[in-house]
Amino acid sequence: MTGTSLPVLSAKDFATDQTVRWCPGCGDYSVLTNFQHALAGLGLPRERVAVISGFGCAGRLPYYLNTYGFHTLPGRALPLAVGLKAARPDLTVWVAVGEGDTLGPGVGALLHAVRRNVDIKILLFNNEVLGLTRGQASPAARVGTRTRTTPHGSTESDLKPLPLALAAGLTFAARTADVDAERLLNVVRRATFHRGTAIVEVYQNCHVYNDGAFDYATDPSIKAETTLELEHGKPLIFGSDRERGVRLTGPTADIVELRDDVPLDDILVHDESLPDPTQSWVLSRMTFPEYPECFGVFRAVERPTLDEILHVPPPGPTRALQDLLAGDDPWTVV
Ligand SMILES: Cc1ncc(C[n+]2csc(CCOP(=O)(O)OP(=O)(O)O)c2C)c(N)n1
Ligand code: SF4
Ligand SMILES: [Mg+2]
Repeated sequence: MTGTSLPVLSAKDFATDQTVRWCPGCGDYSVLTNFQHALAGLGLPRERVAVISGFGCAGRLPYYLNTYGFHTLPGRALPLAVGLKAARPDLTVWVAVGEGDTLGPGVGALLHAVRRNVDIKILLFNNEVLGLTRGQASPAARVGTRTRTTPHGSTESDLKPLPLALAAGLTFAARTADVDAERLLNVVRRATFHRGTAIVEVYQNCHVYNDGAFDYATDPSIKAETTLELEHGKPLIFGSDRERGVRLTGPTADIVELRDDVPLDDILVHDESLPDPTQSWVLSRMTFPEYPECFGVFRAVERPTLDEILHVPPPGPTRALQDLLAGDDPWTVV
C-alpha cells in the first residue's frame, strides 16, 4: 500500500505577505509568532485550519496566518465558528478573540458554545483593556483599575474568562502568557487535539494602554514567587525554593509554608481530569497578590461534542434507507 505523506511545514509557511499592524512592543507579536510555530508543529494541512476572529486588535490575527480565516463582527466570532464546525467537522477551527469581545458582546455565545462542548479552540487574548478603541475599561478590568472610562478606578467586579467558562462546563482550560513560547506551543497543541471546546487564555501585554499589567507573572526575577505551574499528578508547590504549597480544605485555597512542618501529603495534587470542575475553578480564580496565579492546563476532560452528536444518525431507519424510500430510484427486494 502506498501513502502520500504531508509536507513538513514551518512557521514561515503560516505567515502571510500582510504588513502586521500592531503598535511596536505589543504582546500580540509574540502570540502571532508562537502561534505560527505551534500550527507548524501540528502536522495539519493549512487548508484544514480556519481561524475566525472578532473585533479589536486581537481580531487582526487571521490576516497574518496563511490558513482560511474570517474577521467577523463584535460577539460574532463564536457563532460563526460554531456553524462552520457543524458544517465542516473535518476542519480544525480556532477562534482568536480579545477579552473585551469575549466577555462583552460575545459572552452569551461563549457560554452556549462551552455548554454544548462544540469542538472549537479559542485563543483568548487577555490584555484586560479595550485596546483598539484606545484604552477603555474592559469587563476584565480588575477592581481599582484606572482607565479613561474609570478615572477613579473601576468598582465593577471583574470577569475572568476561565472561571466563567469552567462554571459552564468547559472541557479544556489553559492559561499562558505572550512571552512564554514553550508553554504557549504546548497548550495550543493540547487544545488542538482535545475533543471539545478548548480555551487557551493568553495574558497579553497592551504596551500602549495597559503596559506592564502582567509583569508580576512574566518577569523572570519574580515569577517563581508569583505564579504556579500546573502539572498533572504533581503537588501544587511554588516559590524560589519551592517552599510554599496550596492546600484545599474548604471552598477556597490556602497557601501554606512547607517549612512550617506542613507535610507534603497535605498539599493539593493537581488533577486536570476530575469529572467535577470545582477544583480547577478554584485554581483558575486564584489571583495575585493574594495567591500565586496558575498557568498551564487546569482541566482536560472528555464528554460528547456537539458536532459528534449532530453527525450521529437518528434512531430508527437509517438516512440511507429513508432516502431510498423517499427517492425516485427503482429498487428491488430480494
Ligand atoms: C457592538 C460594538 N461595540 C463596540 C465596538 C467598538 N470596539 C471595537 S474594538 C473594541 C475593543 C476590543 O477590545 P478587546 O476585545 O479586548 O480587543 P483588544 O483590542 O484589546 O485586542 C471596541 C469596544 C464595536 N465595534 N461594536
Ligand atoms: S492598542 Fe495595545 S493591544 Fe492594540 S496593538 Fe496597540 S499595544 Fe497592542
Ligand atoms: Mg482587550
